[in-house]
Amino acid sequence: MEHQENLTAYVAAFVAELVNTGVRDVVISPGSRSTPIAMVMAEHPDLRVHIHIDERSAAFFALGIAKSLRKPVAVLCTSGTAAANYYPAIIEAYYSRVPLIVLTADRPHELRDAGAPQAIDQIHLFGKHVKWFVEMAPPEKTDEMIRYARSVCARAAAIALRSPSGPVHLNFPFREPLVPNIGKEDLFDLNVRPDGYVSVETGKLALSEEKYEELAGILSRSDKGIIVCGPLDDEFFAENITKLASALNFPILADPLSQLRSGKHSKDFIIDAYDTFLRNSDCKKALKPDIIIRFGAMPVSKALSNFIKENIDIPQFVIDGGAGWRDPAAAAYMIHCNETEFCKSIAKYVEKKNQHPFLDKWLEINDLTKTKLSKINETEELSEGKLIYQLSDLIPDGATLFVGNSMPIRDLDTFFHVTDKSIRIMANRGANGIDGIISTAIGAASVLQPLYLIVGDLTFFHDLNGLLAVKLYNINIKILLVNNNGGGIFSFLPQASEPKNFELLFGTPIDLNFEHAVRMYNGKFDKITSWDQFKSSFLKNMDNCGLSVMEISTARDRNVLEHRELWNYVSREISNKLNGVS
Ligand SMILES: Cc1ncc(C[n+]2csc(CCOP(=O)(O)OP(=O)(O)O)c2C)c(N)n1
Ligand SMILES: [Mg+2]
Repeated sequence: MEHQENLTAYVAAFVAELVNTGVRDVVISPGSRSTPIAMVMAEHPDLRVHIHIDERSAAFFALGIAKSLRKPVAVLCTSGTAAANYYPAIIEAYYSRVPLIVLTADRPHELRDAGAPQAIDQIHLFGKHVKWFVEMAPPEKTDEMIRYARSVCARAAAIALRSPSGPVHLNFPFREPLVPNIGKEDLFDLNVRPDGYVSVETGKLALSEEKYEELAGILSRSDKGIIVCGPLDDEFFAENITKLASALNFPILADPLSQLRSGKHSKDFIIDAYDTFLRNSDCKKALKPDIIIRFGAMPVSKALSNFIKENIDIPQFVIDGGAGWRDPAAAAYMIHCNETEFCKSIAKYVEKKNQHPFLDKWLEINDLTKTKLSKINETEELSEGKLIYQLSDLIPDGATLFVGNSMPIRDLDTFFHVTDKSIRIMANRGANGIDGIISTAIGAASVLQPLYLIVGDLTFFHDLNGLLAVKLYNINIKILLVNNNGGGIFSFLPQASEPKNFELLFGTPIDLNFEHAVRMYNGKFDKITSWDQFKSSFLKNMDNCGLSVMEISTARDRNVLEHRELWNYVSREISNKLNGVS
């Protein structure tokens, strides 16, 4: 009895504190050792408990919720390989700076490394991919230990959220019997601190006014500055960076995940076709900047990363509110300061300049590139590039677009251009995995509606288990499945020029009929055969509930040729323009 009281009070204190930190969603995978926390969580009136059987999908599902809410989400599983299955999502959360509170149940110390079943070494299981690890003390009901459980919880949530956000891991040793007394009336009534719950205040990184003034002076003196915005998720950034750019007269090269290509803010200075024109060397010469300011993670575009690397002779400022080191070119002057605060504070000291020909040149080439790229719309056949144009036309204002890795995110970079519609664009670009995309998108769809996901066939296959959440929780998601029967991206890489074993090692066709899988989860499946049908299917699915999948079949070899021909054509047109050939 005393054991059960200790267990119940300690776990209930932890769960009550978790709710106090603002956590509302917990994703639980079934198991025995995690019984005390699972049963207590299910009792809490303010927690939404989501069940996911497969821990790999469960953790990605939680990641999707946390990304959407910009708030920590907790995941809970039993001991053993269950916990290990969290690893890919934890890595993604770490690198993409998403707050997750990972709770694993464990055998008590006397049963570790002693042949007990389902016991693995869970200490520091996720290595350097979590911001904090705690091996929790075994449950006790003393005031001191209740305060301990609550402090660790509050601290874990604060660390997960503090910039750069990320995952934390708490490992709980539990002795049998594992069933808590959830019948207790005052289960969450834990009045052991005079000040109520634990509170943590965290500030944002900032510079001194003198430093802002000095930096504003440097930037104001430059006539050929550019701003590069990579993946960044801050609601107030768009408005402030666009104001700063217009004061400085600098173009903004906006990655699709910078959230700057769509929305109600000004897009006058936004450059969205650089991935195409920065492949052209005449263009790179004509557009050489004298200063670069970077925000966010490294952009998706390789052409842009190369451009950054090729310009290490000029000053490059990297502004990072998470105090990281996002500088693969090893060229940066690091500024650890909240991005939005930086824009606001610098703008105060910049005197508005007259428009400069350098900015006009960027805007002109960007426009020309977009006009020429749209030639792809003339094709009658199903095409991966044209699909992005069709999607950006049809996607409703206010929707979220989740984009799979491999070609979908690259095609989005090339073909998704500025729009006044507000479209939140999400992806897993922390570690660029093709695992867990379905689950992350479904997690996001449980918060943000409507949500569209565009993925390749191998990515879709990789996380089929993730579809279970749609069925269990009636979540609405519309999936555009680009089926080129294998890894289309590899046709763009140098190994494609060596046909021997290319299909075996890289093309990897899997010849699956995905309709069966979709139907297994009660989804609707449309096989698209023409653009007209795509449009009608897209519009019809807008009002559909649950899972709907539109499969667009394309050919990998034709896809690579189409992209190359288009890039070459645009490149020739740009060179002609720059060299004055009409
Ligand atoms: C977990 C994981 N395994 C392997 C890879 C390597 N990889 C990158 S893209 C890709 C192929 C993806 O194919 P698909 O989803 O069909 O997209 P496509 O390339 O056809 O656009 C692979 C295997 C990865 N990024 N992540
Ligand atoms: Mg594919």
